[in-house]
Amino acid sequence: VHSTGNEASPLPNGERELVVAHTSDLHLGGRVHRGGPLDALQAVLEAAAETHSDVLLLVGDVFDSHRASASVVEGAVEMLVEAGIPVIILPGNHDPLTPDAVYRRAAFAEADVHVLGLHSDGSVLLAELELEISGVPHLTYADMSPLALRRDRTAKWRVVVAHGHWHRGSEDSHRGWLIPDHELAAIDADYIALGHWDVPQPAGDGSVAAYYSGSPELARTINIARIGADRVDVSRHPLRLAHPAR
Ligand SMILES: [Mn+2]
Repeated sequence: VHSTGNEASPLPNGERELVVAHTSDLHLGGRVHRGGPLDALQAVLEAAAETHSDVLLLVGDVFDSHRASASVVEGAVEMLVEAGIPVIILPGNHDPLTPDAVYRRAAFAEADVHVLGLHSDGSVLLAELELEISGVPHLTYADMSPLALRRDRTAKWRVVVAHGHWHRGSEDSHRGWLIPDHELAAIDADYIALGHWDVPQPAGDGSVAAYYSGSPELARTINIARIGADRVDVSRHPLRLAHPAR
């Protein structure tokens, strides 16, 4: 019942813009949620439909752990399949692609939900959109480099997803999964969708459109990146969450 995004406005030059919905850190199955366990995901999917998004990116820590209950996992998969748009998941540090990963359960096996690293080497091409989505999945709980990927694009549009900690300065050097400015700047992408932080904000030195979405429950928004021929517009779209703000 959700829009497929075909109603998005054409740009002045006649070329249709690409609308990318981006969120992260839902921590489904965790114990800190207010309201129902899938309320935040429901609100995210409604926001993606309202904005006529072409694709939805869930950039890590979608699940709080691999101990998530069957009802939460199966319910989430059902909702994602019914979303009516491609959904791309990047495994994060809470939900890495370990042998017991939630993404290896039966619920995901047949579902049309793309998990980077599980169904691909970390890149997926959505041919009808001329869009490549690339990211380095967390495979273990250990430190890794979230932007250790191919720098150049292979499609007209390229969005990179990464789950880690933006390296703002020496005070961050002790942290794991670091994302330094020079790595952000070296990547040829129209938009870099970041996860791991609860708070929505831009990252990097401004030379590339790199943004954290924040978590749905704290930000109470998702990011919408509208990618056109010569500009990227990034905005925050409000979520309809029943519970009051923290
Ligand atoms: Mn994380």
